[in-house]
Amino acid sequence: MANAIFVLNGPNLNLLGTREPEVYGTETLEDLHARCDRKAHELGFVVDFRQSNAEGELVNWIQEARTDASGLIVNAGAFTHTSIAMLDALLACPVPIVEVHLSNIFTREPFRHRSYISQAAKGVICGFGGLGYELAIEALAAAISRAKAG
Ligand code: CA2
Repeated sequence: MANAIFVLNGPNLNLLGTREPEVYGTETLEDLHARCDRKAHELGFVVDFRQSNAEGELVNWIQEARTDASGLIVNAGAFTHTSIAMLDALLACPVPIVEVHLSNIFTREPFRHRSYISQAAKGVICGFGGLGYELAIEALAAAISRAKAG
């Protein structure tokens, strides 16, 4: 769909707001959804916001974005650090992609420092909590209008 931004969230992000507020903040996934809707609306986009705990479902949604989205935001959760399948799907997706993490993955355990999916992203935003999703929408809106201007 023209002007649709897909926002895909990976495993356990449905639990936001219930545990580890010192790491992930106190906002729920629904709060993040509302933030994204508001920011996208301001910039003339609509958001398709989804979460799954299943790697295959996330891969299918990335494939759907190839035809149905003009930009893609992905917080792949722990699949960030493991999923070549998500990387391959993202590499096959021609729309601009921003990788987002609520926490600063580089100040955490060493296994979180490595992202398999960054290679497919135009940019990465991490450590700003829910604000990062809004910043990602701004960055995508700018990239999409630059591309349209040729
Ligand atoms: O900082 C992020 O956004 C992460 O993508 C979150 C993932 C983590 O595996 C990544 O390394 C960084 C984990 C999401 C799980 O979130 C929970 C929130 C509350 C309670 C339990 C899990």
